Amino acid sequence: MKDQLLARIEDRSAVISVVGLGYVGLPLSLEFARAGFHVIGYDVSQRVVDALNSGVSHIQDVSDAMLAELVDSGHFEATTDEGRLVEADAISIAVPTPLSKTRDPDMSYVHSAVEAVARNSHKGLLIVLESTTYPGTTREIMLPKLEECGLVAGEDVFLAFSPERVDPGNAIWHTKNTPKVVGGLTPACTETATALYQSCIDTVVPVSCTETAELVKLLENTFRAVNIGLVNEMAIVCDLLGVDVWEVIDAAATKPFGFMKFTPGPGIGGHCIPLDPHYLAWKMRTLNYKTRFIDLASEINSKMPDLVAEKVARALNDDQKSVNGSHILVLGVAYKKNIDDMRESPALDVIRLLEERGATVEFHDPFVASFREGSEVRHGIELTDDALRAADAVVIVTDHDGVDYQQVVDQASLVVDTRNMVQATHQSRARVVSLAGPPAQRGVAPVGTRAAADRPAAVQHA
Ligand code: SAJ
Repeated sequence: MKDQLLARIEDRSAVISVVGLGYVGLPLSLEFARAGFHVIGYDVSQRVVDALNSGVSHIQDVSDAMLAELVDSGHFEATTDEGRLVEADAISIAVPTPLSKTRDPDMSYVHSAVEAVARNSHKGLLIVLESTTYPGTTREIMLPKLEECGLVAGEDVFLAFSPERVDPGNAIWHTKNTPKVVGGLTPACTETATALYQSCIDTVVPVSCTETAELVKLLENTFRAVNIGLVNEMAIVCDLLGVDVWEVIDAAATKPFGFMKFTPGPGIGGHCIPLDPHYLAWKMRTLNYKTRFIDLASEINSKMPDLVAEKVARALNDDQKSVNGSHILVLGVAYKKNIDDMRESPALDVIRLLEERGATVEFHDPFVASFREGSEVRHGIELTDDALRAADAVVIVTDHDGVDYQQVVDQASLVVDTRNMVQATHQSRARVVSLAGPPAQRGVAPVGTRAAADRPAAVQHA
Protein backbone atom coordinates (compact mmCIF):
# COMPACT_ATOMS: atom_id res chain seq x y z
CA MET A 1 0.00 0.00 0.00
CA LYS A 2 2.74 2.43 1.03
CA ASP A 3 4.80 1.91 -2.11
CA GLN A 4 1.75 2.31 -4.35
CA LEU A 5 0.87 5.58 -2.60
CA LEU A 6 4.45 6.86 -2.79
CA ALA A 7 4.51 6.06 -6.51
CA ARG A 8 1.24 7.93 -7.13
CA ILE A 9 2.55 10.91 -5.18
CA GLU A 10 5.79 10.79 -7.19
CA ASP A 11 4.07 10.72 -10.60
CA ARG A 12 1.34 13.11 -9.46
CA SER A 13 -1.41 10.65 -10.35
CA ALA A 14 -2.57 10.71 -6.72
CA VAL A 15 -5.84 12.59 -6.15
CA ILE A 16 -5.60 15.00 -3.23
CA SER A 17 -8.48 16.27 -1.13
CA VAL A 18 -8.43 19.14 1.33
CA VAL A 19 -11.25 19.31 3.88
CA GLY A 20 -11.91 22.92 4.88
CA LEU A 21 -11.21 25.66 2.31
CA GLY A 22 -10.36 28.56 4.59
CA TYR A 23 -7.17 30.58 5.15
CA VAL A 24 -5.26 27.29 5.60
CA GLY A 25 -7.02 24.82 3.30
CA LEU A 26 -7.39 26.96 0.20
CA PRO A 27 -3.73 28.05 -0.12
CA LEU A 28 -2.69 24.45 0.60
CA SER A 29 -5.08 23.13 -2.06
CA LEU A 30 -3.59 25.47 -4.64
CA GLU A 31 -0.03 24.46 -3.77
CA PHE A 32 -0.97 20.81 -4.37
CA ALA A 33 -2.70 21.80 -7.61
CA ARG A 34 0.34 23.81 -8.71
CA ALA A 35 2.50 20.74 -8.03
CA GLY A 36 0.45 18.90 -10.67
CA PHE A 37 -2.08 16.95 -8.61
CA HIS A 38 -5.81 16.90 -9.22
CA VAL A 39 -7.25 18.48 -6.07
CA ILE A 40 -10.81 18.08 -4.84
CA GLY A 41 -11.44 20.74 -2.20
CA TYR A 42 -14.28 19.85 0.16
CA ASP A 43 -16.19 22.41 2.21
CA VAL A 44 -19.61 22.42 3.86
CA SER A 45 -20.34 25.94 2.58
CA GLN A 46 -22.11 25.89 -0.78
CA ARG A 47 -21.46 29.63 -1.08
CA VAL A 48 -17.71 29.13 -0.70
CA VAL A 49 -17.67 26.17 -3.10
CA ASP A 50 -19.67 27.96 -5.79
CA ALA A 51 -17.46 31.04 -5.55
CA LEU A 52 -14.27 28.98 -5.79
CA ASN A 53 -15.50 27.01 -8.80
CA SER A 54 -16.23 30.31 -10.52
CA GLY A 55 -12.70 31.54 -9.78
CA VAL A 56 -13.59 33.90 -6.93
CA SER A 57 -11.40 33.68 -3.83
CA HIS A 58 -12.63 34.57 -0.34
CA ILE A 59 -9.09 34.36 1.09
CA GLN A 60 -6.90 37.49 1.20
CA ASP A 61 -3.71 35.61 0.24
CA VAL A 62 -5.27 33.80 -2.76
CA SER A 63 -5.90 35.95 -5.83
CA ASP A 64 -8.82 35.27 -8.17
CA ALA A 65 -6.32 35.00 -11.04
CA MET A 66 -4.31 32.31 -9.26
CA LEU A 67 -7.47 30.39 -8.40
CA ALA A 68 -9.10 30.72 -11.82
CA GLU A 69 -5.98 29.42 -13.56
CA LEU A 70 -6.04 26.20 -11.52
CA VAL A 71 -9.81 25.79 -11.85
CA ASP A 72 -9.62 26.30 -15.61
CA SER A 73 -6.73 23.84 -15.96
CA GLY A 74 -8.83 21.27 -14.09
CA HIS A 75 -6.26 20.89 -11.32
CA PHE A 76 -8.60 22.27 -8.67
CA GLU A 77 -12.30 21.83 -8.08
CA ALA A 78 -14.42 22.46 -4.99
CA THR A 79 -17.37 20.42 -3.81
CA THR A 80 -19.85 20.08 -0.93
CA ASP A 81 -20.37 16.41 -1.81
CA GLU A 82 -18.48 14.41 0.82
CA GLY A 83 -18.87 11.33 -1.39
CA ARG A 84 -16.17 12.79 -3.63
CA LEU A 85 -13.66 12.09 -0.84
CA VAL A 86 -13.70 8.43 -1.86
CA GLU A 87 -11.68 9.45 -4.94
CA ALA A 88 -8.79 10.78 -2.84
CA ASP A 89 -5.49 9.04 -2.23
CA ALA A 90 -4.50 11.66 0.34
CA ILE A 91 -6.64 14.00 2.44
CA SER A 92 -5.54 17.03 4.50
CA ILE A 93 -8.01 18.28 7.12
CA ALA A 94 -7.87 22.02 7.86
CA VAL A 95 -11.02 22.85 9.80
CA PRO A 96 -11.43 25.29 12.72
CA THR A 97 -10.59 24.35 16.28
CA PRO A 98 -12.10 27.20 18.31
CA LEU A 99 -12.67 27.34 22.05
CA SER A 100 -16.10 26.85 23.60
CA LYS A 101 -17.67 29.51 25.81
CA THR A 102 -16.04 27.77 28.80
CA ARG A 103 -12.60 28.07 27.12
CA ASP A 104 -12.50 24.31 26.44
CA PRO A 105 -11.55 22.84 23.05
CA ASP A 106 -14.44 22.77 20.58
CA MET A 107 -13.58 19.66 18.55
CA SER A 108 -16.92 19.53 16.74
CA TYR A 109 -15.45 20.55 13.36
CA VAL A 110 -12.66 17.97 13.65
CA HIS A 111 -15.14 15.25 14.60
CA SER A 112 -17.37 16.08 11.62
CA ALA A 113 -14.44 16.15 9.23
CA VAL A 114 -12.90 12.91 10.49
CA GLU A 115 -16.27 11.15 10.32
CA ALA A 116 -16.81 12.33 6.75
CA VAL A 117 -13.34 11.09 5.81
CA ALA A 118 -13.87 7.75 7.60
CA ARG A 119 -17.16 7.21 5.77
CA ASN A 120 -15.28 7.52 2.49
CA SER A 121 -12.02 5.89 3.50
CA HIS A 122 -10.36 3.00 1.71
CA LYS A 123 -7.12 1.05 1.77
CA GLY A 124 -4.09 3.06 0.72
CA LEU A 125 -5.45 6.38 1.99
CA LEU A 126 -3.24 8.99 3.71
CA ILE A 127 -4.97 11.37 6.11
CA VAL A 128 -3.21 14.39 7.62
CA LEU A 129 -4.78 16.58 10.32
CA GLU A 130 -3.58 20.22 10.18
CA SER A 131 -5.93 21.91 12.63
CA THR A 132 -4.25 23.19 15.78
CA THR A 133 -5.29 20.88 18.61
CA TYR A 134 -4.25 19.27 21.87
CA PRO A 135 -1.54 16.58 21.88
CA GLY A 136 -3.10 13.14 21.38
CA THR A 137 -5.93 14.22 19.06
CA THR A 138 -4.71 12.28 16.01
CA ARG A 139 -4.22 9.10 18.00
CA GLU A 140 -7.31 9.42 20.21
CA ILE A 141 -9.88 10.81 17.76
CA MET A 142 -8.72 10.03 14.23
CA LEU A 143 -7.26 6.53 14.70
CA PRO A 144 -10.32 4.88 16.31
CA LYS A 145 -12.62 6.22 13.58
CA LEU A 146 -10.43 4.59 10.92
CA GLU A 147 -9.99 1.35 12.88
CA GLU A 148 -13.82 1.12 13.11
CA CYS A 149 -13.70 0.83 9.31
CA GLY A 150 -11.42 -2.18 9.66
CA LEU A 151 -8.36 -0.25 8.51
CA VAL A 152 -4.96 -0.69 10.17
CA ALA A 153 -2.89 2.48 10.57
CA GLY A 154 0.56 2.16 9.04
CA GLU A 155 -0.52 -0.66 6.74
CA ASP A 156 -3.95 0.03 5.18
CA VAL A 157 -4.13 3.73 5.99
CA PHE A 158 -1.55 6.30 6.95
CA LEU A 159 -2.29 8.93 9.62
CA ALA A 160 -0.22 12.02 10.42
CA PHE A 161 -0.40 15.47 11.98
CA SER A 162 1.13 18.53 10.34
CA PRO A 163 0.56 21.91 12.02
CA GLU A 164 -0.57 24.80 9.85
CA ARG A 165 1.75 27.79 9.99
CA VAL A 166 -0.25 30.23 7.90
CA ASP A 167 0.13 33.89 8.82
CA PRO A 168 -2.59 35.69 6.82
CA GLY A 169 -1.32 38.82 5.10
CA ASN A 170 2.35 37.95 5.62
CA ALA A 171 4.13 39.21 2.51
CA ILE A 172 7.21 37.04 3.04
CA TRP A 173 6.10 33.72 4.53
CA HIS A 174 3.40 31.72 2.84
CA THR A 175 2.39 28.08 2.47
CA LYS A 176 5.09 27.04 0.01
CA ASN A 177 8.14 28.58 1.71
CA THR A 178 7.23 28.06 5.38
CA PRO A 179 8.87 24.89 6.74
CA LYS A 180 6.27 22.17 7.37
CA VAL A 181 6.54 19.85 10.37
CA VAL A 182 5.09 16.35 9.82
CA GLY A 183 4.62 13.58 12.39
CA GLY A 184 3.04 10.18 11.64
CA LEU A 185 1.50 7.49 13.82
CA THR A 186 4.05 5.03 12.41
CA PRO A 187 7.25 5.46 10.38
CA ALA A 188 5.33 4.53 7.22
CA CYS A 189 2.78 7.24 8.08
CA THR A 190 5.55 9.80 8.53
CA GLU A 191 7.22 8.69 5.28
CA THR A 192 4.08 9.00 3.15
CA ALA A 193 3.00 12.31 4.71
CA THR A 194 6.52 13.69 4.22
CA ALA A 195 6.49 12.64 0.57
CA LEU A 196 3.11 14.30 0.06
CA TYR A 197 4.19 17.68 1.44
CA GLN A 198 7.63 17.53 -0.21
CA SER A 199 5.76 17.58 -3.53
CA CYS A 200 4.76 21.21 -3.02
CA ILE A 201 6.46 22.71 0.06
CA ASP A 202 10.09 23.78 0.03
CA THR A 203 11.10 22.41 3.44
CA VAL A 204 9.48 19.48 5.25
CA VAL A 205 10.54 18.57 8.79
CA PRO A 206 9.64 14.98 9.75
CA VAL A 207 9.31 14.31 13.50
CA SER A 208 8.93 11.02 15.35
CA CYS A 209 5.19 10.94 16.10
CA THR A 210 1.90 12.82 15.94
CA GLU A 211 2.11 14.08 19.53
CA THR A 212 5.46 15.72 18.76
CA ALA A 213 3.99 17.51 15.75
CA GLU A 214 0.91 18.56 17.75
CA LEU A 215 3.12 19.95 20.53
CA VAL A 216 5.42 21.82 18.11
CA LYS A 217 2.56 24.10 17.10
CA LEU A 218 1.41 24.59 20.68
CA LEU A 219 4.94 25.50 21.80
CA GLU A 220 5.27 28.03 18.95
CA ASN A 221 2.13 29.90 19.90
CA THR A 222 2.37 29.45 23.64
CA PHE A 223 5.85 30.98 23.36
CA ARG A 224 4.25 34.07 21.82
CA ALA A 225 1.37 34.27 24.28
CA VAL A 226 3.70 33.99 27.29
CA ASN A 227 6.17 36.55 25.95
CA ILE A 228 3.38 38.97 25.10
CA GLY A 229 2.09 38.45 28.64
CA LEU A 230 5.57 39.24 29.96
CA VAL A 231 5.84 42.56 28.11
CA ASN A 232 2.29 43.44 29.10
CA GLU A 233 3.27 42.90 32.73
CA MET A 234 6.38 45.02 32.06
CA ALA A 235 4.01 47.71 30.79
CA ILE A 236 2.11 47.57 34.06
CA VAL A 237 5.42 47.80 35.95
CA CYS A 238 6.62 50.76 33.85
CA ASP A 239 3.31 52.55 34.23
CA LEU A 240 3.55 52.29 37.99
CA LEU A 241 7.13 53.58 37.86
CA GLY A 242 6.40 56.30 35.27
CA VAL A 243 8.91 54.85 32.77
CA ASP A 244 8.41 54.62 28.99
CA VAL A 245 8.02 50.86 28.48
CA TRP A 246 8.74 51.09 24.75
CA GLU A 247 12.03 52.83 25.43
CA VAL A 248 12.93 50.02 27.84
CA ILE A 249 12.04 47.36 25.26
CA ASP A 250 13.80 49.12 22.39
CA ALA A 251 16.95 49.48 24.45
CA ALA A 252 16.76 45.84 25.57
CA ALA A 253 16.35 44.85 21.92
CA THR A 254 19.80 46.26 21.17
CA LYS A 255 21.15 43.13 22.86
CA PRO A 256 22.36 41.09 19.86
CA PHE A 257 21.77 37.74 21.55
CA GLY A 258 19.49 36.18 24.15
CA PHE A 259 16.61 38.60 23.74
CA MET A 260 13.56 38.66 21.44
CA LYS A 261 11.45 41.80 21.15
CA PHE A 262 7.73 41.74 21.89
CA THR A 263 5.61 44.84 22.45
CA PRO A 264 2.81 45.58 24.93
CA GLY A 265 -0.65 46.47 23.74
CA PRO A 266 -4.35 46.54 24.56
CA GLY A 267 -4.55 42.73 24.68
CA ILE A 268 -4.24 39.89 22.20
CA GLY A 269 -6.57 38.85 19.41
CA GLY A 270 -6.65 36.53 16.44
CA HIS A 271 -7.49 32.90 15.90
CA CYS A 272 -4.20 31.50 17.20
CA ILE A 273 -2.48 33.18 20.11
CA PRO A 274 -5.44 33.67 22.45
CA LEU A 275 -6.71 30.15 21.75
CA ASP A 276 -3.93 27.67 21.01
CA PRO A 277 -2.31 27.63 24.48
CA HIS A 278 -5.68 26.74 26.03
CA TYR A 279 -5.69 23.50 24.04
CA LEU A 280 -2.54 22.47 25.86
CA ALA A 281 -3.77 23.78 29.24
CA TRP A 282 -7.00 21.80 28.84
CA LYS A 283 -5.18 18.56 27.97
CA MET A 284 -2.80 18.92 30.93
CA ARG A 285 -5.72 19.53 33.32
CA THR A 286 -7.00 16.08 32.36
CA LEU A 287 -3.61 14.82 33.56
CA ASN A 288 -3.85 16.85 36.77
CA TYR A 289 -1.11 19.25 35.76
CA LYS A 290 -1.63 23.05 35.85
CA THR A 291 0.20 24.88 33.08
CA ARG A 292 0.91 27.98 35.14
CA PHE A 293 2.76 30.00 32.47
CA ILE A 294 -0.17 29.62 30.07
CA ASP A 295 -2.73 30.49 32.72
CA LEU A 296 -0.79 33.52 34.00
CA ALA A 297 -0.10 34.87 30.50
CA SER A 298 -3.79 34.51 29.68
CA GLU A 299 -4.75 36.28 32.91
CA ILE A 300 -2.46 39.25 32.16
CA ASN A 301 -3.26 39.46 28.43
CA SER A 302 -7.01 39.29 28.97
CA LYS A 303 -6.81 42.05 31.60
CA MET A 304 -5.18 44.57 29.23
CA PRO A 305 -8.50 45.91 27.83
CA ASP A 306 -9.57 46.74 31.41
CA LEU A 307 -6.26 48.54 31.95
CA VAL A 308 -6.84 50.56 28.78
CA ALA A 309 -10.37 51.51 29.83
CA GLU A 310 -9.04 52.57 33.24
CA LYS A 311 -6.28 54.60 31.56
CA VAL A 312 -8.90 56.39 29.43
CA ALA A 313 -11.05 57.10 32.49
CA ARG A 314 -8.11 58.58 34.39
CA ALA A 315 -7.05 60.68 31.39
CA LEU A 316 -10.57 62.10 30.97
CA ASN A 317 -10.69 62.77 34.68
CA ASP A 318 -7.53 64.87 34.35
CA ASP A 319 -9.56 66.93 31.88
CA GLN A 320 -12.33 67.22 34.48
CA LYS A 321 -14.47 64.88 32.37
CA SER A 322 -16.16 61.60 33.22
CA VAL A 323 -16.24 58.62 30.88
CA ASN A 324 -20.00 58.73 31.30
CA GLY A 325 -21.28 60.98 28.57
CA SER A 326 -17.92 61.33 26.81
CA HIS A 327 -17.50 60.86 23.08
CA ILE A 328 -14.61 58.48 22.39
CA LEU A 329 -13.07 57.65 19.01
CA VAL A 330 -11.27 54.30 18.83
CA LEU A 331 -8.56 54.17 16.15
CA GLY A 332 -8.18 50.62 14.80
CA VAL A 333 -10.40 47.64 15.64
CA ALA A 334 -8.69 44.78 13.75
CA TYR A 335 -6.82 42.36 16.02
CA LYS A 336 -3.44 43.37 14.61
CA LYS A 337 -1.99 45.96 12.25
CA ASN A 338 -2.65 46.18 8.54
CA ILE A 339 -5.28 43.42 8.30
CA ASP A 340 -9.10 43.42 8.45
CA ASP A 341 -9.52 40.43 10.78
CA MET A 342 -11.61 41.10 13.87
CA ARG A 343 -11.47 37.69 15.52
CA GLU A 344 -11.01 37.98 19.31
CA SER A 345 -9.93 41.58 18.77
CA PRO A 346 -9.19 43.37 22.07
CA ALA A 347 -10.75 46.47 20.52
CA LEU A 348 -14.15 44.85 21.02
CA ASP A 349 -13.44 44.56 24.76
CA VAL A 350 -12.14 48.12 25.00
CA ILE A 351 -15.27 49.46 23.25
CA ARG A 352 -17.56 47.37 25.46
CA LEU A 353 -15.84 48.47 28.67
CA LEU A 354 -16.03 52.16 27.73
CA GLU A 355 -19.70 51.88 26.74
CA GLU A 356 -20.45 50.09 30.02
CA ARG A 357 -19.10 53.21 31.74
CA GLY A 358 -21.49 55.37 29.72
CA ALA A 359 -19.28 56.58 26.88
CA THR A 360 -20.46 56.98 23.30
CA VAL A 361 -17.85 55.15 21.23
CA GLU A 362 -17.22 55.36 17.49
CA PHE A 363 -14.34 53.83 15.55
CA HIS A 364 -12.19 54.41 12.51
CA ASP A 365 -10.23 51.59 10.92
CA PRO A 366 -8.79 51.86 7.39
CA PHE A 367 -9.20 48.09 6.96
CA VAL A 368 -12.59 47.60 8.63
CA ALA A 369 -15.53 49.66 7.35
CA SER A 370 -18.02 47.87 9.60
CA PHE A 371 -18.36 44.79 11.72
CA ARG A 372 -21.21 42.73 13.13
CA GLU A 373 -21.58 42.46 16.89
CA GLY A 374 -24.40 40.07 17.76
CA SER A 375 -27.41 41.32 15.82
CA GLU A 376 -25.93 44.81 15.48
CA VAL A 377 -23.71 46.10 12.66
CA ARG A 378 -21.32 48.85 13.69
CA HIS A 379 -20.07 51.21 11.01
CA GLY A 380 -16.79 53.07 11.20
CA ILE A 381 -16.47 56.81 10.58
CA GLU A 382 -14.09 58.78 8.40
CA LEU A 383 -11.02 60.18 10.16
CA THR A 384 -11.77 63.88 9.69
CA ASP A 385 -10.54 66.91 11.63
CA ASP A 386 -14.10 67.42 12.87
CA ALA A 387 -14.35 63.85 14.12
CA LEU A 388 -11.04 64.18 15.96
CA ARG A 389 -11.99 67.55 17.47
CA ALA A 390 -15.41 66.26 18.52
CA ALA A 391 -13.89 63.40 20.50
CA ASP A 392 -13.24 63.85 24.20
CA ALA A 393 -10.62 61.13 23.79
CA VAL A 394 -9.06 59.31 20.85
CA VAL A 395 -7.80 55.81 21.75
CA ILE A 396 -5.23 54.18 19.46
CA VAL A 397 -5.95 50.44 19.78
CA THR A 398 -4.58 48.96 16.53
CA ASP A 399 -1.35 50.31 15.11
CA HIS A 400 -2.31 50.37 11.41
CA ASP A 401 0.24 52.05 9.15
CA GLY A 402 -2.44 53.74 7.03
CA VAL A 403 -3.46 56.41 9.57
CA ASP A 404 -2.21 60.04 9.55
CA TYR A 405 -1.04 60.21 13.16
CA GLN A 406 0.16 63.80 12.74
CA GLN A 407 -3.43 64.75 11.97
CA VAL A 408 -4.51 62.88 15.09
CA VAL A 409 -2.22 64.76 17.47
CA ASP A 410 -2.87 68.07 15.70
CA GLN A 411 -6.64 67.83 15.96
CA ALA A 412 -7.49 65.71 18.99
CA SER A 413 -7.42 67.15 22.50
CA LEU A 414 -6.62 63.87 24.24
CA VAL A 415 -4.99 60.77 22.76
CA VAL A 416 -4.60 57.53 24.72
CA ASP A 417 -1.91 55.62 22.83
CA THR A 418 -1.80 51.85 23.54
CA ARG A 419 0.66 51.12 20.71
CA ASN A 420 3.29 53.84 21.02
CA MET A 421 2.34 55.36 17.69
CA VAL A 422 2.36 59.06 18.61
CA GLN A 423 4.13 61.53 20.82
CA ALA A 424 2.82 65.00 21.63
CA THR A 425 4.73 67.68 19.76
CA HIS A 426 4.97 71.34 20.67
CA GLN A 427 2.64 72.39 17.87
CA SER A 428 0.17 69.58 18.46
CA ARG A 429 -3.14 70.17 20.21
CA ALA A 430 -3.30 66.79 21.85
CA ARG A 431 -2.27 65.71 25.28
CA VAL A 432 -0.92 62.20 24.70
CA VAL A 433 -1.26 59.56 27.41
CA SER A 434 0.80 56.43 26.82
CA LEU A 435 -0.32 52.94 27.82
CA ALA A 436 2.75 52.81 30.00
CA GLY A 437 5.02 55.78 30.50
CA PRO A 438 5.72 59.00 32.34
CA PRO A 439 2.82 61.39 33.05
CA ALA A 440 1.97 63.26 29.86
CA GLN A 441 1.77 67.03 29.47
CA ARG A 442 0.15 68.77 26.57
CA GLY A 443 2.55 69.48 23.73
CA VAL A 444 5.66 68.33 25.58
CA ALA A 445 7.47 65.12 24.74
CA PRO A 446 7.82 63.09 27.96
CA VAL A 447 11.30 62.83 29.42
CA GLY A 448 13.32 59.86 28.19
CA THR A 449 11.42 59.39 24.97
CA ARG A 450 12.76 57.28 22.16
CA ALA A 451 14.99 58.95 19.57
CA ALA A 452 12.91 60.91 17.10
CA ALA A 453 14.38 58.86 14.28
CA ASP A 454 12.53 55.83 15.64
CA ARG A 455 9.20 57.59 15.54
CA PRO A 456 6.80 57.12 12.66
CA ALA A 457 7.65 59.77 10.09
CA ALA A 458 4.34 61.52 10.71
CA VAL A 459 5.21 62.53 14.24
CA GLN A 460 8.58 64.13 14.89
CA HIS A 461 9.65 66.26 17.83
CA ALA A 462 9.71 70.01 17.24
N1 SAJ B 1 0.70 41.10 19.94
C1 SAJ B 1 1.16 41.93 20.96
N2 SAJ B 1 2.50 42.06 21.13
C2 SAJ B 1 3.41 41.41 20.33
C3 SAJ B 1 2.92 40.57 19.31
C4 SAJ B 1 1.57 40.43 19.13
O1 SAJ B 1 0.37 42.53 21.69
O2 SAJ B 1 4.61 41.59 20.53
C5 SAJ B 1 -0.74 40.92 19.78
C6 SAJ B 1 -1.22 41.34 18.40
O3 SAJ B 1 -1.61 42.71 18.41
C7 SAJ B 1 -2.42 40.42 18.19
C8 SAJ B 1 -2.05 39.16 18.95
O4 SAJ B 1 -1.01 39.53 19.87
O5 SAJ B 1 -3.59 40.98 18.75
C9 SAJ B 1 -1.55 38.05 18.06
O6 SAJ B 1 -0.56 38.62 17.26
P1 SAJ B 1 0.44 37.71 16.34
O7 SAJ B 1 1.51 38.62 15.86
O8 SAJ B 1 0.85 36.50 17.08
O9 SAJ B 1 -0.44 37.37 15.09
P2 SAJ B 1 -1.35 36.12 14.78
O10 SAJ B 1 -2.39 35.87 15.80
O11 SAJ B 1 -1.79 36.32 13.38
O12 SAJ B 1 -0.35 34.91 14.89
C10 SAJ B 1 0.07 34.27 13.74
C11 SAJ B 1 0.58 32.94 14.21
N3 SAJ B 1 0.76 32.10 13.07
C12 SAJ B 1 0.29 30.84 13.15
O13 SAJ B 1 -0.24 30.39 14.14
C13 SAJ B 1 0.48 30.02 11.95
C14 SAJ B 1 1.90 33.11 14.94
O14 SAJ B 1 2.49 31.83 15.18
C15 SAJ B 1 2.85 33.94 14.13
O15 SAJ B 1 4.06 34.08 14.84
C16 SAJ B 1 2.22 35.30 13.92
O16 SAJ B 1 1.05 35.08 13.11
C17 SAJ B 1 3.17 36.26 13.21
O17 SAJ B 1 4.38 36.21 13.53
O18 SAJ B 1 2.67 37.09 12.45
